[in-house]
Amino acid sequence: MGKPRSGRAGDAGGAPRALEAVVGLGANEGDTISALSAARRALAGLPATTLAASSSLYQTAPIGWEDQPDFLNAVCLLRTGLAPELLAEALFDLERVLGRVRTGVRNGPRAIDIDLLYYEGVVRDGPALTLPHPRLHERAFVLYPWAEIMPGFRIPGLGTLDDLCLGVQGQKVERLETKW
Ligand code: PH2
Ligand code: MG
Repeated sequence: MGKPRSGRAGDAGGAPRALEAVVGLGANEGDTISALSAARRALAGLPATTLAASSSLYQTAPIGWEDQPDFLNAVCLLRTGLAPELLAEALFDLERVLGRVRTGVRNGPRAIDIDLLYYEGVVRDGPALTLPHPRLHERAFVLYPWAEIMPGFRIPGLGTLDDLCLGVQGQKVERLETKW
């Protein structure tokens, strides 16, 4: 789990310890596999960040607004020295660079969606950023791919991924063999 923290992040004399962050990817418009692959490459290229694991692709029924194509979803585990706000901003920028157009339609179709789901040690409800992500426990398209790469993981305040998966069994999530 990296080196012990030697002081506050940014103190002279030592890099801050890399912390775990979990990111959800989704797309249901255009060339979805290319968009997700590009997003994963971009995550691996973020400053002070390594891509520690990524799930399979999952074909999932749309949640929230049903009259749109199925999504492809995946989850990535990062180790990062970026603070949560900086990481969230970087993800927002990546969405734009990768062709996301914000239509204002909540839960509507999108070329790419990149959500910060979890950041090690951070539980907060803020105007700009809530961690862990406030709706993740309702979403099989997040929980199943996440459980694939972090089996047994306990999300602070919510419980284990395995238990949370049991609560969303009615939602369609199909793991694909497709390489990405
Ligand atoms: N994203 C949403 C709303 N609904 N449904 C699926 N299956 N996958 C998503 O990524 C998704 C969704 C809003 O971000
Ligand atoms: Mg989302």
